[in-house]
Amino acid sequence: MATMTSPAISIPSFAGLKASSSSKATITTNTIKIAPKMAVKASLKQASAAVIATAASVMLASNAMAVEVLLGSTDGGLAFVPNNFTVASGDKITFKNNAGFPHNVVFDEDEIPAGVDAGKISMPEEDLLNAPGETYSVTLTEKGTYSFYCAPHVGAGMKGKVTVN
Ligand SMILES: [Cu+2]
Repeated sequence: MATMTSPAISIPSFAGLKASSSSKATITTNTIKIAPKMAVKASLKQASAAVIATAASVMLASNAMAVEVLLGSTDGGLAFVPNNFTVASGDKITFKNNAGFPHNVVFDEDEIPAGVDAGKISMPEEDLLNAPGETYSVTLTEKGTYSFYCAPHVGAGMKGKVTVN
């Protein structure tokens, strides 16, 4: 569980929620003071913000958010990091090559909200992100749960789920 000695708790900014942030992080007008592990003890409003903030690496730009999902864990695992997260309708989700590539991002046509065209939000199955740091971005507007996978690594369990609220 969270400890009161975590340095992240004292940094009053969204940037403070990112473990890798330096102490020079710009303090924004947002004053969410809870660390990720404190979310359960926070107010409901703060908790929901923290869940969104910690579910992925979040870059804050007023109310619009961009969520970054790593393709391949830093320790070499064939996985989306995070592999289960929530965004707001209209948030930009950027999948970024991190390790173990090539990867791609294909939404499962059977596990997305009705009326959404999987082909329009997916990379073609045969297209791959080959270079370090290469990205694929998608913006989902229809609310619901979407399952996606990496075509080359789905057999190894490289799957993910995003809920759009
Ligand atoms: Cu992959």
